[in-house]
This record gives sequence, structure tokens and C-alpha cells, in this order.
Amino acid sequence: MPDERILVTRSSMPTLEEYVNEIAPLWDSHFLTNMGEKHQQLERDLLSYLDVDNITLFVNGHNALECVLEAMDLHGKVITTPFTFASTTHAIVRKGLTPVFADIRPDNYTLDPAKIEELIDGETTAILPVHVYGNLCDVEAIQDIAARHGLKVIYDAAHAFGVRKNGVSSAMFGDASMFSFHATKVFNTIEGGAVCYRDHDLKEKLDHWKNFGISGLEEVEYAGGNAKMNEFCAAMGVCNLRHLPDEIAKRKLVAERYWDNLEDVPGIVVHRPAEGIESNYCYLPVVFEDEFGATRDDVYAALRAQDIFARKYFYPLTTQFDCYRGRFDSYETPIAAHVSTHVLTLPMFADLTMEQVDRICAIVRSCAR
Ligand code: T4K
Repeated sequence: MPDERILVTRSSMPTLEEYVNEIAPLWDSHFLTNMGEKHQQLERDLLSYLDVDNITLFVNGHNALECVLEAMDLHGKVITTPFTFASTTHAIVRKGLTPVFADIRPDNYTLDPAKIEELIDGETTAILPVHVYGNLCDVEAIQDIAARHGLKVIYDAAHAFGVRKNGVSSAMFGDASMFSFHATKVFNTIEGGAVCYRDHDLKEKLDHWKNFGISGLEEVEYAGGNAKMNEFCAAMGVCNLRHLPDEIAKRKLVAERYWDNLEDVPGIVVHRPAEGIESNYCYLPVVFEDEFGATRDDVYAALRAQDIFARKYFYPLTTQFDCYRGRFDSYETPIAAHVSTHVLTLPMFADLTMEQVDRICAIVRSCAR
């Protein structure tokens, strides 16, 4: 029985034949992991696609983020956003750093530069902003603050693979950017991730770090972990990258159909990409304000009743997680709190049909009172 449900996303995949062709050489080499040929090829392909000089692949985005925080030798406090996936805050905390939460901008849900400076003190060593839903942070303002205070900037760019600002790749901003290649992302390697960075000296450190700190046959330089991308995942990436421009073009049509359907509805807030931004259309966030007459949760339930599974990315805020109660729950971030309780991310993937989008939008509109 075919699955008739419409889920929030659906992994992009090459044809089975293309993938089998890509992995066939592994049956000759018997090299399945530890930075083999497919891993090397994907790194080369990504350097070129992202227009960067340095990249290190990882088993997933979260490990990439933890690893770069450790490799940069940060300590003390890191200014960040609570409007994000668990990974961002967890990475900071798991590396022994203290997250300090600033509010987000109401127009694109990224860290508000105007709220950062008042939180900086002598213990602050970095800023960790998140490019949310493919919207880029105000990278110039954040860089300016970081430069004035001698702070590192590490972007959680899990949602920003392939996004460009005035032609400049999202991977070029800050000291480092982490990308997620999870199955649910615009570009996937099944599970996977990467860090792009400015400082070429980090290359060796990160490469060794993800392989137990092993630096030679008989040398171990760091107490590293194991965070290597295997050959099957790298091969999936090599295939998916070939089709990425088509995927993004199809997503753009889907996004435009949603916006055309919804942007004039009173109380519904959607954002087309800002001037100069080439988006990857990775999520389709819709904010339901009081004027709409029904809550975000009403719309979620109405869609669910029709087997359409939207998601509440990102609810709750990470500061509201049980594991942070009494530790990081005292920050006042009213805009993040508002967006988190009013936003729904509607189904978005390249093969969503226009008929499906129209159906979803009709259900959404029917909730208005
Ligand atoms: N920073 C940010 C801002 C992030 O959003 C993320 C990940 C990270 C860091 C960490 O990167 P990674 O370490 O994951 O590389 C999903 C993803 O697991 C997660 O990667 C992603 N963010 C987050 C926003 O979404 P869930 O718990 O919502 O996933 P799940 O299993 O409910 O899947 C959602 C839908 O996707 C399903 O309804 C169907 C579809 N799907 C799912 C899977 C697993 C597929 O089509 N194929 C699949 O293989 O977290």
C-alpha cells in the first residue's frame, strides 16, 4: 500500500542505478570508511560547490559542530540563540561552554545583532548564530561586533547549504560554518555534515580529531573522537550533489506556490527571500498571528486530521528544555518565545506537487475565523 501521508519533508535520492554505480567500486577496493576515495571525492566536489578553501566532512552536523568548538579552543561563554534545534545548544554545553541567549529578529528569526553586545563580558569567547530556515543572519553586523570584541564566530549553517548572499557562499561567513547533510536536508549524505573554515591550520586538527586524534601510524596527538563519514554516505553525497541545482529549482516553485496562496491571508506571515539572497528553500515556515483567528496548534491539528504532518520547528525553545530547567531558563527572549509558539513549518520537498500545495493551503485557509 503506498503511503498517502504528506510528511514535512522527504529525502532526496538519486536513482537506485546511479547510486549502485557510485558504490560499485567499493566491492573492488573493500575500503568502506576512514577517508577513502568517495570521501575524498565528495570533499573536492564540495570545495568547488561551496567556493571555499577548507572543508572537513563528518559523520553528522552535530559532531562537526562539537568538533570545531573543541578545535578552536574556546572557553567561557558563547552568545547564541534559543530558536534552534537541540543540537546547537547541546554542542555548546557538551563542550563545557556556557550558552548565553540573545533574542532573534522578528523578520527572519536569526540572532539579532542589536541584542548581542549587551551580553558580552570578559568571559565571552565566541558567538554562535544560526541561519534559520535558509535565512542568513546579519553576517556583516555580527562580524563587526566580533571584530571589536575579539570573538570567534561559528555559524550553525545546518539550514543554509547552497545559500548565497550577493553571490557569496554562506560557507564564507565567520570563522567557521557547520552544515548538516542529514536525510531531511536540502542536500543529504543520509547522515553527514561538514565544517568550512577560514584558518587553514585547523584542517589538520579537525581531520585528526574526527579519527581519534591519530596523526600517523604510531602517533596520536589529541584525545579525539570518531566522527568520520563512511564511503556509502559520501557516495550518496556525490550523487545528490549532481542533482542539487534541479532540486533547489523545484523547491523554489513549491515555495512560490505556497507564498502565492498564503501571503495575502490576514494574520498569516510568510517571508520571501530578502534582496540579494539566493535561497535553498529548505523549510516553509508560516507564522499565525492573532488576526488569523486560529492558533498554530489548531492549524497543525487540522492538517494532521487530513494525514498532513507539518512540524513545529522550533518549539519549544532550547531554553525551555527539561534538561536546562534551572540552568538556562531565565533568559528573556520574547520574540523567540512568540515565534516558537506561533510558527508551523509546512511540508516542503522537491517532489511535492502543486496540487498537494494547493490542498495544504486550502486546509490552512479554512482554519481562519
Ligand atoms: N543545527 C540545526 C539548526 C539543525 O536543524 C540540525 C538538524 C542540526 C544542527 C544537527 O545536524 P545533524 O546532526 O542532524 O546533521 C530532524 C533531523 O533529524 C535533524 O537533522 C534536523 N536538524 C531537524 C530540524 O529535523 P526530527 O526529529 O524532526 O526528524 P524526523 O525523524 O521526525 O523526520 C522529519 C521528517 O523527515 C519525517 O516526517 C519524514 C522525513 N524523513 C525523515 C527521515 C529520518 C525522510 O524523508 N527521510 C528520513 O530518512 O529531526
